[in-house]
Amino acid sequence: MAYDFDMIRTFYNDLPSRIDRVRKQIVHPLTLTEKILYSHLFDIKHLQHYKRGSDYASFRPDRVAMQDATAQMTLLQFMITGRNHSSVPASVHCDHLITANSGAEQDLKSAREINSEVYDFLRSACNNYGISFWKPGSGIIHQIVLENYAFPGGLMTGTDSHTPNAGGLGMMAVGVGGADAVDALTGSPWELRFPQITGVKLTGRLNKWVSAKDIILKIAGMVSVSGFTNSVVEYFGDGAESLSCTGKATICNMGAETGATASLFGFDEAMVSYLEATGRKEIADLARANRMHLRSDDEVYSDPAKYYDRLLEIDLGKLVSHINGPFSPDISTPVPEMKEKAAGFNWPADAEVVMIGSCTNSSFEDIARAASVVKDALSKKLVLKSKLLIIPGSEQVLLSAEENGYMELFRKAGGEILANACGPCIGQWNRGVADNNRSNTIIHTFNRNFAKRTDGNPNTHVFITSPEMAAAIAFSGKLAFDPQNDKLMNEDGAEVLLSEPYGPDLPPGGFVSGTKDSFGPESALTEDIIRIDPHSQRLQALVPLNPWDGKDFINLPLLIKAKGKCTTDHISMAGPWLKYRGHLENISENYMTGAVNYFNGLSNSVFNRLTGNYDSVPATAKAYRDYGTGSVVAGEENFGEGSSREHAAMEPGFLGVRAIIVKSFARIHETNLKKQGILTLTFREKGDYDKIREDDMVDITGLKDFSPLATLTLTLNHSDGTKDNIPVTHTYNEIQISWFKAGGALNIIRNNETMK
Ligand code: MIC
Ligand code: SF4
Repeated sequence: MAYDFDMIRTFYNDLPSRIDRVRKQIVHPLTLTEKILYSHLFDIKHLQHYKRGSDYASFRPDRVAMQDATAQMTLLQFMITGRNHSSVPASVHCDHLITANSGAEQDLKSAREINSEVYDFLRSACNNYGISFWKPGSGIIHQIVLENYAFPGGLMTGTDSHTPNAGGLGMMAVGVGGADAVDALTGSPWELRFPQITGVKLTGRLNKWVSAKDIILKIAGMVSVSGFTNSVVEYFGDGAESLSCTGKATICNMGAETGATASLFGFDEAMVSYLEATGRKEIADLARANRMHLRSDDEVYSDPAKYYDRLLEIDLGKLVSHINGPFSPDISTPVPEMKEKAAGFNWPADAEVVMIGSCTNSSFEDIARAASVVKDALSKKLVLKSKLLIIPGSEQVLLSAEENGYMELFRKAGGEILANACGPCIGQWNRGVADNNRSNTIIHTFNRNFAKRTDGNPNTHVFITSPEMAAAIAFSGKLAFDPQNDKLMNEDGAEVLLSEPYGPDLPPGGFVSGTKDSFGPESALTEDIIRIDPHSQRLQALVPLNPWDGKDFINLPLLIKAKGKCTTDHISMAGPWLKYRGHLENISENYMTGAVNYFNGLSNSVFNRLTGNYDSVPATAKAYRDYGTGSVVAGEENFGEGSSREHAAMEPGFLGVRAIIVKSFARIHETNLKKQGILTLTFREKGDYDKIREDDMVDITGLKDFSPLATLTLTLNHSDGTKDNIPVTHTYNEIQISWFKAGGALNIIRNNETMK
């Protein structure tokens, strides 16, 4: 029986009447996005025609998923709300804290030892609050959610930016910060800006070396890392229906790299096959009976330009394999053009390490197709030229791939199998190289490739591709390798061409059945103690933030004016810092240490006006906080791109940063900051960013009349006695202004709880 089946059955039983009600109010043909969102409004009495891209609405997600690196703060915040049980089904997945070092078995053992305190805390909190706990080794959150929890037409939030992966099964799944997840966990309204809706029509069929990953690699190149911000992307067309369910999930997963709120496919037979193969026939049957409610209306598909805010079309038959990177997932190069481009940019030619896996590309089909390339290469007497690492997404995929002989092929070729976890994708990797500053190239099938993310080396050029391309590149050892045209020299000195990859999307004999317990969640024990050692270096109970004092911000020093790309990896690095994800004070020591100071071009070196010297960002922030003023931060475009980690938004609060003013924000980071009570402002004229000087003292006025339409004023008091008055805009609605005033959204839930 599927997990939480009662909830899902009730959902499908109610769906027709919910949609009927929506149709009475919204009279035009409905997109799938509208069906899902309107049928999940927090209060049906608020059913109205929300203006896409601008109005906020409140929703009631069906479930919540959390991964260990973000679940710690989420549950610590849940604890201060005073609730004692999760209001919706929820799960925690232990996947981010496992370091890749010496192979799956040993790495898992070490992780259990090193992280025992954190795992114990998560397990005890889960047991107390009625949340399913998936132990280390069970797999990566998004694979497990797809295999066990996602269902067509549902709505979920997850404390990870790649939560939209579940869109492969027709679920609207949105990546959020922990405070947002707490909304659903406490049964409070979860607020989201009603998104714009982009249609992507896929026609034709993929050619043999081309895969679902290439669709999203191509789209990222077309629209950029912020192109779909505040937009849900709906894929449709005969090409969409030709893709496997897990292929669809890959596309939805990496939609996060275009800024999309979520990505979705309409319900189809590929989803039925996947649900059945993963033991959820009863859900497949219910979904089939509700088919018309789980897809956009026919009128939308036949005249998409009329109903979508934006429309793209891709002919899969013309699509070629792509490789994206380095340093940003939207630098997209068709494989046939790679030789010229790599030479032109002087990208290191040798692919030193190739990695296949991650939450994006670790399905049975991905492993099968990559393994087919390995099998072909071995039969043609080719040997690996790059180090090859395989990272399965879940225990279920691993066991099934073992049963079908795929893992043995990787081992035979000399590849190494890592634990079913995030590992190198999030910098949990002992790469074992002496010079970690050396310029070099690695290629993987993950979704992100920001500088330093994988191995901490700023000069590692990381490229993203599909599993089959990655496998082929591992045998050529070269970034610029086109398996369709380039021959390889084998051990006998003969030139051979690799054959086209192939592989089933689902295990022909079914997924390895075993007992679910061997890879399912731990059974809920009743235990009343949530373990936090007061002397712990890894966990620290949270202290509620102070409310706003009702005054304008006057004379705040500038902490840092960040230059260029400033992702959440720059704001709160992962890798070695993951160990402090449950300890706000300790993790705050990494705040903005990866961001580049506009004035000296250096990382983690900012002017401290109290000492007149340059110091680290966290030390300078603390000095201003303790001096009593606090400080402000400035940045450029898509500030906070990438992760959902709200540490990037909690650290500034802890360090006394009171406002962040940028050219534009990434969606999740902006919401996280608002939820933590930090003032998020944007320059009305982007060029005003240039007016900020290193030793400016900053005023922010107009706060007493802070309202959704009000413009605030930023005054830059320069040290030469001159001033610049700059209008700054914001995206706050009334509710969000109340978060600011209360010193963070959780204070409101907490106060409501104490008033009960
Ligand atoms: C990521 O891929 O960047 C992460 C690590 O999964 C993050 C979450 C985190 O920082 O814990 C994400 O994508 O949200
Ligand atoms: Fe884990 Fe990487 Fe996926 Fe993030 S993107 S959830 S770190 S595998």
